[in-house]
Amino acid sequence: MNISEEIARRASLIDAGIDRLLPPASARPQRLHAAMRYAVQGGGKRLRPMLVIAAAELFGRRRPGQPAPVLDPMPAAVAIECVHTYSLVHDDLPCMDNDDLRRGRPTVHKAFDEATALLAGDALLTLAFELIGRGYPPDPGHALALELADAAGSRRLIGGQVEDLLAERKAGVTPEELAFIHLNKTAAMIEASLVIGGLIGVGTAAQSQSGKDIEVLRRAGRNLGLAFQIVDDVLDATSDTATLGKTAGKDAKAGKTTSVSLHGIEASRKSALDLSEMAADEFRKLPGAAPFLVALAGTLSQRIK
Ligand code: GRG
Repeated sequence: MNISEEIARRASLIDAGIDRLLPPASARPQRLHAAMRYAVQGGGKRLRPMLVIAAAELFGRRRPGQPAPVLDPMPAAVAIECVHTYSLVHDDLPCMDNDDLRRGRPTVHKAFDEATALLAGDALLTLAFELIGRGYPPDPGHALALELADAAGSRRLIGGQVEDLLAERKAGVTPEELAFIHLNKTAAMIEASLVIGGLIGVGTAAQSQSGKDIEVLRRAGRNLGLAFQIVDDVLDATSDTATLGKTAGKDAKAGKTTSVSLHGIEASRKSALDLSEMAADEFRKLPGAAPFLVALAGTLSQRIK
């Protein structure tokens, strides 16, 4: 498999799903819907929706005589990207990270205005649950909604963001505090992407092995998520704004505690490699040994080699 081509192929399918499932920019109020589309359609690696679809495919393929997967993972994949994008739009606001550049373009509050950015983020978060509600029958739709609510909620994504903001205002952030931030601000949504994909793939015909497979996906997501944040920290310290499409060098400038500031670049690189290898080891336990997910985990740490 040529992993770069495969990632590009999958990203363009996801882009088509996003285009289909987001309200049209012409819907009233046009400014709000244009801002939602601007935020979601302005690039992005599409890692999380890719994880949803790849995890769903693993189980769909296992059922003899049925095309994979039985339930369409696209609405959930787009829902995950909507939640992720809302978190980026809000994080970029002046009251949080105050950034002008995201995905190589002006942030939503710069391209529109602060109130529109805030509301576009709110609307993307709400749309995510609508997509799950419309896209799936109660079983497994109910479980998908709970998984997403947990990952996006006050104990995980929002909780991680709050502790991150608090940590910026104090000295002496401990490794334990940083681990909480990474596990929740970053890993929660990556973990949920894989679990939601797995639940869709397993569908209603749950098999005795499925519970174990979902736990494997959860562990893989946690390790992949932690690796992903360390890679993000290393790139912030070593790459440039043009390559990243967002402001580079922000962490050091803000005196922020990161994996790089606590452990240094080399130790961070090694941790990211080890964690993505641990994620790949989990993926190898899944049906068909999950070659796309194993290769995807490999590309992650390649970004900082
Ligand atoms: C506002 C509730 C709330 C949360 C904000 C996403 C976020 C939490 C903060 C942004 C800063 C940051 C470093 C978050 C960690 C997760 C992360 C690395 C996000 C960027 O994800 P990518 O690289 O972005 O997948 P693209 O643009 O490719 O989708």
